[in-house]
Amino acid sequence: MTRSASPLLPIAYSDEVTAAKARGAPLVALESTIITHGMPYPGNLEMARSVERIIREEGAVPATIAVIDGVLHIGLDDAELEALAQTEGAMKVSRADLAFAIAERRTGATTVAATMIGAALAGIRVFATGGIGGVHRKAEETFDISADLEELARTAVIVVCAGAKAILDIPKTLEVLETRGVPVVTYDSPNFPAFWSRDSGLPSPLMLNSPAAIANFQAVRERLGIDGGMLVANPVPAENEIPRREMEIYIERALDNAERDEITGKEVTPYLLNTIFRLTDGRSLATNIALVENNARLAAEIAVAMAV
Ligand code: PSU
Ligand code: MN
Repeated sequence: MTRSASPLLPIAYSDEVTAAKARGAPLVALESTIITHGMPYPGNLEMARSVERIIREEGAVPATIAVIDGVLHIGLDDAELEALAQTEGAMKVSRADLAFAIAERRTGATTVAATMIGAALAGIRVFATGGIGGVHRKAEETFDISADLEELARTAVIVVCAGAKAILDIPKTLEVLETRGVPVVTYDSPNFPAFWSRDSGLPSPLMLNSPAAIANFQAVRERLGIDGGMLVANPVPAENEIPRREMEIYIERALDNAERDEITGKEVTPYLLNTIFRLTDGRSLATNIALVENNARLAAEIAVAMAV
């Protein structure tokens, strides 16, 4: 592991990432909140390992990002990945508290927003996740809008996801992205996907059907001096999907439970995901793993296309 020269900003690059940067190999960032807060052990560890393997198979190098004991890690080795997957009580770190976790020497898993910050710092331009955070249902009362949206507006990283989590208000999420100037590109489908389902019922603002076209689109944005990130929505493979109508029943129940249990703030997303895993007897977890793997593959293809 390579430590940063500056003791003022403790960053550690994994050996694999250090070597990749030295030879200019394509890199794909991965978040860690999905490991600590998004899935139960040991499914989370299996997912974390398999997405890294898929990225390597596609000719890119994975960089899972997390804060461990106050050090910002860009790339984790297998022992670190395993330890993180079993860590209880890791912070869920977004833009607001990334620096806090480092300053206070905490262990924290990075959300989409914080992972984008780490990726940009490390010169990594593509990032794969499951679903981004967005505008929550009833946001007009709670004001609960994920910092992920703001980060997409300001940080130049391509985020590959399976759409917005269907637990969110997807029309409002797309409106905020449009207002903030974030391109939303669905891969190979006219329909914006909804995480577990291939179709949210809404058309996608933009569509492209090759990694090279996505790489080229980003290159043109950069030439125009348009900063900020891009959201690439990759529908879950048909054989792994749970149709929207069926998911909606579980989502409604999970939202009712969250209201009853007075869940607020950072706990909302992990609580809802967990409740849905239980209500679907783990089926939603299998779908979640399949879609992250699918996104890792596309992200690696985009990173490879950007490198040529
Ligand atoms: N995608 C998943 N599982 C997750 C998340 C995304 O499949 O657990 C996490 C991501 O880290 C995302 C976060 O950034 O949920 C959003 O949380 P919030 O709504 O509190 O911003
Ligand atoms: Mn929130």
